[in-house]
Parts: sequence; structure tokens; C-alpha cells
Amino acid sequence: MTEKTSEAFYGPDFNALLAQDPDIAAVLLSELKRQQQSLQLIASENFTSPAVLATMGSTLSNKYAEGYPGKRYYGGCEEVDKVEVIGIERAKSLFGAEHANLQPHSGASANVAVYQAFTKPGDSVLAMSLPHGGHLTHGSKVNFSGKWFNIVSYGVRKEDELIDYDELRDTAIANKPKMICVGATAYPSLIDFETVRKICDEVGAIMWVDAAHFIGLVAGKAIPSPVPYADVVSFTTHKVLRGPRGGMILSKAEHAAAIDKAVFPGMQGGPIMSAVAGKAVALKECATLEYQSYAKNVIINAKALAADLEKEGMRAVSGGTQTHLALIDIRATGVNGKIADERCGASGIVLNKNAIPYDPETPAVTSGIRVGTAATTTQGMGTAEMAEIASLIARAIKDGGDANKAAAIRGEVNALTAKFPIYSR
Ligand code: DSN
Repeated sequence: MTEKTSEAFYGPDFNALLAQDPDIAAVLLSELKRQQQSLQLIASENFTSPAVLATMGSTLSNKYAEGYPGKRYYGGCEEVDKVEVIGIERAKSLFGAEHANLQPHSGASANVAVYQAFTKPGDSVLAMSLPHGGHLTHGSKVNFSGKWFNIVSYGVRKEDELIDYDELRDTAIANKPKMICVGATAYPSLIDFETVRKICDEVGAIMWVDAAHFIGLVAGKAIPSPVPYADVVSFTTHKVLRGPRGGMILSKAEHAAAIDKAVFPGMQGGPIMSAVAGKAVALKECATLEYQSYAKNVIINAKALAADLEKEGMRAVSGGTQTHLALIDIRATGVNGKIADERCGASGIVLNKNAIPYDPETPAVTSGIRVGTAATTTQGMGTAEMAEIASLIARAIKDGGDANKAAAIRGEVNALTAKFPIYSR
């Protein structure tokens, strides 16, 4: 990808930016090249479409629109109202949801709204522990959730690294939480929503699914949906879902008013209407057969990558994956997660170190890596490329940080990514 074609991707406005602020323009170009020329295996990242990117750089960014369609606090909202109404209807239709709120600025913001809608500070909430794959907003001590709520945690079984629903039920009965959260950032298996619903009913808890990681697979009908079971489902829109950076909440109709009030005025002021438009565009894309095929291929690729990494002597946690991500225990290589992350990065392979369940290392070091296939599948890569990627990862980790070997791997990564161009015109 030459500089000329990179500029061509950004369009004529890029020349204005280049003239006015060459420092920032240069970063836009070099970040585009970084995304094009290295392997993006961070499980929460993807390549959104040029159509979504167009909304993000639009004049909708200029408009303040506190409130909801038809009930705004400022004038001039008639155009942005249309965008939000279309987006809400698309979300309800795609997921079969009774209510949708597209305004949360991020997944964490969406989660703040969920806490606010259903709990008061000091209430007990049962959620997956961070070291076992949960999220900061599921009760980490350094997050508002851990500071303001009585978080009770559940984890995965040591034997098979799967959620222990009996333990979850026992903990729920013992602690009577106001809300139970399922959903994680590093759990490769499917969640049994029906069982969680039964536990919630038994103890009178709100069922909250943080679906940020897998909602795109649900949208593509590749895995079962939590929507029929959950009171509320929160998620980000930029992971497998492939939309703009942002958050969204689906809920039962009975919770609609509480959710909307918690988002605005409870937690946010004006929504980012350019992002709301991007969410609407992404939801339309997700309703296509093409996207459904993409979602299935994401899982096929993740399973292949996990199996190929096992052939390279690394262990897939939970016995493999049923989703878009694999958590890999790399202790057999003699290299920890931090060093593996650094060595892969130096070789043009972007992934993240990740704690594995019952990890003997600290969270800053870890014994694992997390890999996801959302971005590479968007590029059009398939199982043959997953085998190549597994071999490149293994070499990067095992080659001892040798700069020449890292440069050679980077060359191979460049050659591979060049066959699957993104954002090229
Ligand atoms: N940072 C996200 C992830 O990588 O999973 C979670 O918010």
C-alpha cells in the first residue's frame, strides 16, 4: 500500500487535514499502514466498513441532541432524530429485542447505565471475576463497580475451565444478589443463558448479559442469543459486530424507561450522533446473508487457529473455542504472556497477553495470550491462513526475541497481509 492509495482511501478532505495539520495527518496515514501491514489478532478489534467510517467523520458530530427522538432538549434535532429512530428499529428487528438504546458512548458507559437502572450503591451483584475472564466493570476493585457495589464473583472450574453453574447457583442463593452478570472478555465457550435465567428467577435477580465480545456472532446467527432470556443485554458495537466505537443496550420493554433514564440524564449528556448513525449502518450490514456467513467463518477460523496453536505446543484454555476468540496457555513454551506479546508485536503480530484461569503469574505478566479472528476474517482470511498465522506466532514466541528473526517474520506477515488488503482504493 503506497502513501498515495492511503490518501485516496481517506478522500479529498484528507488534503485539507494534511495542509492544516501534517502531524496528525501523518499519524492517520501511519496507523492505516499499521493496520494494513500487521496482523490484527486482538479479539476485541475489527475493521469497520468505509460506510461506517463515513458516518463517523460526518457533520452529525456537530449536533447536540440530549434526550431521545421527539423529546430533545435543543432544537434542530429533526435530522438526527431520523438516524436514531432508524437505528433503534434496526436493533430491535435484528436482535428481536423489545427495547434498544443506541446512545452509550462505550461498553463501559453502557454498563454504568445498567448498574444505575437496576441497583443502588452497596447492593450485591454477582459477576465473573476478572482473572477468570470478566471485565473491569464486573467488579474490579479499581473500577466504580468494585468500589460502589458489593461484588460477589464466580469463576470457572479448574478441571475444564468452564463456568461452574452449580457454583454460580450456590453463590447466588447464599448472597441474594440484586443482579447477576454473565459475559466476559476472555471466555472462549458459549454461555448457558437458559440456566442463568433459571438461577436469576430462583433468587429474584435481574439477568444482565454483557455481550460485548460475542454480540456480533449473535447478530450473524452463528451462536444462540441471550436476548430471549435476559432482562438487559449491554455491548460494544465495534468488536465482531464491526460497527463504530461505542455501546448499546437492549432490554425487555418493562425496563425501557429505567434504561433510557439511566443513560440520559443519568450518565451521559448529549449522545455522539455520528456514532449513533454508524451503529445504524452497522446494524443494516449485520442483517445481511453476507454478514451471517462472515460470523460463521469467524468461529471456523478461531477454532482452526486454536487447534493450529495446539499443534505448535500451546494449550487452548477450555478445550478450544466455540466463539471468535481463543485463550492460549503458553507455559509449555517457557515464555510468559508479557514477553510473548512483545515478541509477537516486534514481528508484526498484534495480540494481547492475557491471564489464564488460576494463573500463577501476575496480571502484568500472565501465562497466556488471547487471539481473536474478527479482523482477519473481515480481511477474507480462512483456515489456510490461520495455519500460517499459528506458525508465525509460534516462531515469534520461540525465536527468543532475536531481532533478525523478528524482521524475517515481519516480512512474512507483510506478504500475507498484502494478499488480503483492507481500506484500499
Ligand atoms: N478492552 C476490551 C477487550 O479487549 O476485551 C474489553 O473492554
